[in-house]
Amino acid sequence: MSADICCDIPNASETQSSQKTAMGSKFEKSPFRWKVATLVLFLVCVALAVTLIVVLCSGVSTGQHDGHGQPCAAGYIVEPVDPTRPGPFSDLSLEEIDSVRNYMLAQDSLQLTPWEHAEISDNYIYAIETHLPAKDDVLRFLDGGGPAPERLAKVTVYAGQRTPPVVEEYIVGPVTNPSRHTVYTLRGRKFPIPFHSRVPDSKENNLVEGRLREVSETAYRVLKESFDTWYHNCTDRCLTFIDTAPRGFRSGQRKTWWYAMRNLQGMTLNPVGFMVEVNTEGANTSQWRTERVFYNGQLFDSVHELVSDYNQGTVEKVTLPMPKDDNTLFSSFRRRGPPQPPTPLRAPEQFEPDGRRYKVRGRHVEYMGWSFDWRLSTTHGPQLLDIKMNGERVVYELSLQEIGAFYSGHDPLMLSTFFLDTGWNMGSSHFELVPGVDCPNTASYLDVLHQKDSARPRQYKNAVCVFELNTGIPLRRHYESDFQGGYLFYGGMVDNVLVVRTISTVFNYDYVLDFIFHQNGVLEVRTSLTGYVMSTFYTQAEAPYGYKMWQSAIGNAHHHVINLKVDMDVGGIENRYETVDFVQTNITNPLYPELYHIHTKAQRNPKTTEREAILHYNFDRPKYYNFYNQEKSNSYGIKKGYRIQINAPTKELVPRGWGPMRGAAWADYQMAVTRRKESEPASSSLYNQNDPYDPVVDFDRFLDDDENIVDQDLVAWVTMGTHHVPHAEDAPVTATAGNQLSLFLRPFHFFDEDPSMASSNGVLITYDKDSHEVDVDRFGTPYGSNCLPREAVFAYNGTWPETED
Ligand SMILES: [Cu+2]
Repeated sequence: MSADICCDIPNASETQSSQKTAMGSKFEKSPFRWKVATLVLFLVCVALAVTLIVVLCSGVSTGQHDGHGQPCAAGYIVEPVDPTRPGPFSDLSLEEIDSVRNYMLAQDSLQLTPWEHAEISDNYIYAIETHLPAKDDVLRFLDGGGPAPERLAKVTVYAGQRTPPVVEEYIVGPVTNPSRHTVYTLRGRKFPIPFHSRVPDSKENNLVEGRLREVSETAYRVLKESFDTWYHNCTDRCLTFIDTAPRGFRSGQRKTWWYAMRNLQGMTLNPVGFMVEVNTEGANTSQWRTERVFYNGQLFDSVHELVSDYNQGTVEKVTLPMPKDDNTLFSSFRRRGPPQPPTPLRAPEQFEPDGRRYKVRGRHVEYMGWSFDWRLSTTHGPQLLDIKMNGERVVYELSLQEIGAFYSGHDPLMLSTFFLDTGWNMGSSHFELVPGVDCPNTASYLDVLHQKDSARPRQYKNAVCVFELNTGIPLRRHYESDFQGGYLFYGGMVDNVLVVRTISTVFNYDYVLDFIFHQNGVLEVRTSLTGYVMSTFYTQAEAPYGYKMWQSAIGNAHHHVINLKVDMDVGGIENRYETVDFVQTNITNPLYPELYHIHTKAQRNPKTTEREAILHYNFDRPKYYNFYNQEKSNSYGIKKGYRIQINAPTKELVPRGWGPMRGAAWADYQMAVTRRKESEPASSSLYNQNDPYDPVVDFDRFLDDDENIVDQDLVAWVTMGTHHVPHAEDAPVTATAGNQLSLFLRPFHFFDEDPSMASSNGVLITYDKDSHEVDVDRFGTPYGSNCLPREAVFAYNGTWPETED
């Protein structure tokens, strides 16, 4: 066995690079040398096989060398977070969350009830997360040898006991042993935070479920006859309800439409067209009530009115038989159709001959020239901080802000659906990743904690993965032909990248969010969309909004939009922003003065104020968007810059001034550039979803002051998106292929040349025409591998339990 393996794999000593050995022609002409080489190879194989047997028998397995049949090297160790030595951006540890919670509960003046005993009409802690220190303090620490910034927490309190009830936010510190708390307010941000704009928690949803059970009991006959199932006292193939938002059409309302679906695999593709409006305004839950109901395209003022009209025969009825066979259900993930491949075979996989080539120390990651920190904000999701390339900071913060999905349609569900996923726990819905599918088997997995809507923090195992990926495409290559059947040289390098991945599952939809570090200084942010489409029950009135599909559903047109914050620090915090415009120009042809010549020139257009810098993408005016440092140049005297390239610009058709769009004003711009302020940390908030009409964060206010942006600390707010009208192949779920939205940060005269030239993974092949000798230079990197991929152990738990006390 060992001998077979060894002899099938090229011998490392033969394939070692940089040997300047001739390949191809010379060997072909020398059968004697082949025989010698074969004999030597055979002897080496035997020797290695014996060594392997000895090593295995002695029970020693170092796994650290590229030996025959040995596991490949592990590479750099992934060091876990050391809670005693947090970095300036680190998320709170279990102990820190506990100390903050205990401190807050001990403050009599706040009148807080512990979460586990609290009702809506009490004041209780909804969430605790890191509050990032001021950038000045962090930079003094990172760059100036200043003290480590004090670690702070932000505590969100649902204060149902106050008059009127409100949401309160406090900054608490220091987190190891808190001694003070201050009310969190920001200039320009709405204060106080209205109670109606809070994210519904499990306490609210439990009460609503009770109301929905009552509706089901009252409408039992209607549901049974129409859908062959119901919600209350139901154990199998039941109805279930999901809510939508915003919860009303005017500021101050909290009236949520809950819509019924069959609780099968792929529930959101199995709507039945029954919806209930539930009013949860205020903190007095005895006032909470169901209001209107919607059945088969007809609106009723109450469930009693529906039942009474139904019994009198004045309702247009519908009968939807229960799907018979779950195995062939269109919305399920069960395999169906002729098997491909006909015999189940494993797909190609990657392995790492020399092990991990990236370092992970807690939340700090290093790869080739790159270094950065990351965290998962409970509110907004992934954030990368202090991103440096070759030791120079390029970006201070690169973070997800908001994900929107704006639907169209006629029924109460579709009229009400203008999703802002921060209000759907987008930041804390990163569940355990599945090795070999969600991330390669070689990936490193990292855990996170979130304290939100529970008594104790919950642990999310393997919520983030980091891996190096051979993308299978050259990052750069060239074949220099001699145009006579030969060549002068070949130069190339494969695009090996580091990927940091999280997947946020917001109810039915899954957003794969990747930060991809290329070795030529390009940083890519890619969002891939997958998961279940939200469909609604098909009636004639829905027809203009999409296609009738599957059983009784229609997938309505909607717009996906994603907003990111990019705090550029190109060669320092003070930057300028310019567009480099490709401008048509008409000149007299210098060679033939009687002719005119039309072509384009690159025209630099420095932007001086925030409003001037607003980007409304115009196909007629192609541009680069460049952030540069006026004080720093590369060797050619060009100001060092990094440019933003948006590969998924998108047009929001709903005007910014209309209804809920105020809560997502950023979606109207493909990019806006503002002066960075501690008072403008995010383009959205937890509260925008449930009152977008008068939002807590109104992004347009960031631009209203139209400040000067020359030699300032600049932030780019980038929106990308895609319009989606669901089609049959969105069943069971939308696939990522074709649904990837990308943003690139690309060096623009930041370096003197492509920094990947430093990579020892390049290949240079030169060819001597006269001697026919081929010289392959791999710059010291061995070719091929004799080691076995490290065994991938499949393990999946999938739960996100509360931590032990
Ligand atoms: Cu979609």
